[in-house]
Amino acid sequence: MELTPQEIELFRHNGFIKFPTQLSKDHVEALKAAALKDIAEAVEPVARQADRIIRISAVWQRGGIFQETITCDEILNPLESLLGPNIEFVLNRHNHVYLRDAGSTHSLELHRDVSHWSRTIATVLIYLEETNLENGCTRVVPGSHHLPAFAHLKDETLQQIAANQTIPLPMPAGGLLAIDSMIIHSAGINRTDRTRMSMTLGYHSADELASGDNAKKMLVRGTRPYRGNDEPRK
Ligand SMILES: O=C(O)CCC(=O)C(=O)O
Repeated sequence: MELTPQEIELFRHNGFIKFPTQLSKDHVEALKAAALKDIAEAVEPVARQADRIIRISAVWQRGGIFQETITCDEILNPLESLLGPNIEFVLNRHNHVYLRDAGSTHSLELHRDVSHWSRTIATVLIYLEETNLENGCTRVVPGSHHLPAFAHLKDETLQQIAANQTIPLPMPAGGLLAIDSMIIHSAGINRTDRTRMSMTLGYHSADELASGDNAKKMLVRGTRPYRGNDEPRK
């Protein structure tokens, strides 16, 4: 399903859009089971906190249901409305599944995923469990991807200004949230005794000025047309 012109405009204006598509219940269950298996077997690379595994990384490289998810139509069809027909998956940013519990502190501070608008990415957050105000749904500052004044979020005053303007985005299990990764955002605190599992994926439109393959990116839809002016026009 494509995005409407209104949804595309809202994404550009606000910096986020809830995709009209969702992953099916079966898909979510299969993805969760694969992630929990890799966590139980401590398949590297993983990140730990207080000896618990709270993140599995390099999910593309794990293949199977992870790759199926990264390339599924529920994600790539609406993404094509934002990025155009040639889409690359970014291997070295995100590309992970988080299992957040009450003790997790990762990504709780407001941040941007990238540092400059000229190199932003479209990030898709996939919720494998319902997220709400209690278990720490994603929070965003709408429109903040446009604001150069927030470049240094280490500044306490800016953190406070941004914190006062965040809105929570509760999502259902299987829900898909796309953000412009320049938007100021964070995960919320999980105040429950349960987990809050989500997968984070980054995509670019294929770079028309890069020739050849890039080991850090996988072409997941379309082609990589080269349009540099250092080659004669065909
Ligand atoms: O899981 C979330 O709600 C946000 C994740 C996040 O901020 C990140 O991966 O950079």
